[in-house]
Amino acid sequence: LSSPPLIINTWSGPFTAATNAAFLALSNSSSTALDAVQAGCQACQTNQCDNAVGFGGSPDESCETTLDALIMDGQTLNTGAVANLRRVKDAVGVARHVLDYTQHTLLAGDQATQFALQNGFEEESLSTEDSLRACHEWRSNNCQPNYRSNVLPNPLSSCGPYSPSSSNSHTQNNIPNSSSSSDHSHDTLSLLALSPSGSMAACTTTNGASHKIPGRVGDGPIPGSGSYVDSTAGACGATGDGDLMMRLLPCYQAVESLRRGLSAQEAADDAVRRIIARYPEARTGIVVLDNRGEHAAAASGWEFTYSYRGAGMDEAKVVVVKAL
Ligand code: SD4
Repeated sequence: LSSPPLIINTWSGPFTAATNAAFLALSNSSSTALDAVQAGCQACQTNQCDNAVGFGGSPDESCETTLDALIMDGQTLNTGAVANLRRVKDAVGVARHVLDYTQHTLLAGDQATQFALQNGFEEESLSTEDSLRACHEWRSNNCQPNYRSNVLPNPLSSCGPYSPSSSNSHTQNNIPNSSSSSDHSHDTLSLLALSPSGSMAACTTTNGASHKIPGRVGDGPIPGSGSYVDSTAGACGATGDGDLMMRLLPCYQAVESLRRGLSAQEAADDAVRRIIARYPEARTGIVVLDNRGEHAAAASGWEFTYSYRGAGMDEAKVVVVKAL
C-alpha cells in the first residue's frame, strides 16, 4: 500500500523518466491525474526510453514505425486513443486531443494522422537509423518472426517467400526476447496515477510489435486491454503479447475483479491466469492499482519488473515479479 500522489509504471530502468515526470506533475496541485499520466508518457515518447516507446522503434514489415496510445480518465471513463498512428511522434498527445475535443474514443491510421495535423501536431518521419537498420537486419535474416500463417507471399516487403507456419504462430515471436529483467524487454509503457483527492487516470503508449504486418494494431490503444481505469475501483496497465492479451481484456478483467473485492494481487494473478489457461506460452505483464493505493503485478513467460513512486519517496522503487 502506498500513499498518493502515486504513480505506477509497467516498467523501470530507462522508463523511470516517465515515473518521475508523472510524479512531479501529480505533486503539482494544478495538474490532474490525467495530466500527470500524459506528462509521463510524453517524457518517454520524447526521449524514446531505450527505443521501446515512441519513434524509432519496432519497425513493421515495411520498416515503418507506427504508434498506439490510449489515455483514460478514471472519474468519467472518458477515453482517447490512437491506433496505427503514422508520422506523428506524440501519440498520447493526439489521444488526449481525441479525449478532450471529440465524442469518439479511438481514431486509427492515416485519418488519425490527419486529425493530428489538423490539431497542430507536426508531421515527421518516425524512422531512425537504428529502426531502419533493425528492419534491414531482420530482412536479411530470413524475416523471422513470421506473423503470416500461410504461404501467401508478402507484397509489401522483400521478405518472401514465407515458410508455412501454424496459425497463432506469432505467440511470443513479437516480444523482444527476455529471460531476465533486461531493460530491453518491454515495448509498452503504461502509467497509472492516484491523486491525493482520489482521482485516477491511466495511459499507454507503445510502438507495438516488431516486424508486424502493416496495419496491425496491438492491445495498447484498446480500453480494457492496454490499460483501464475506473476510480470507483482501480486501474490496470499491461504489456506483453498484445495479439493474445487483447482477446481477454485483462485490464478490464482486473479492475472489475477489484470491484468485486479481490485484492490487487489476486486481481492481477487472476487476469494473467485467464490468459495462460488459453495461451500457456503468452508473455504477459500487468500492473494493478486499487483506489486506496494498494498495487501489485503478475506476469507470465518472463520475469517482469514494474516501478512506482508515492508520497514521500525521493525516487521510484522497483518490484521484481516472478512469472506465474
Ligand atoms: C503490443 N503489447 O503491441 C505490445 C507490445 C509489448 O512488450 O508490450 N511489448 O503487442
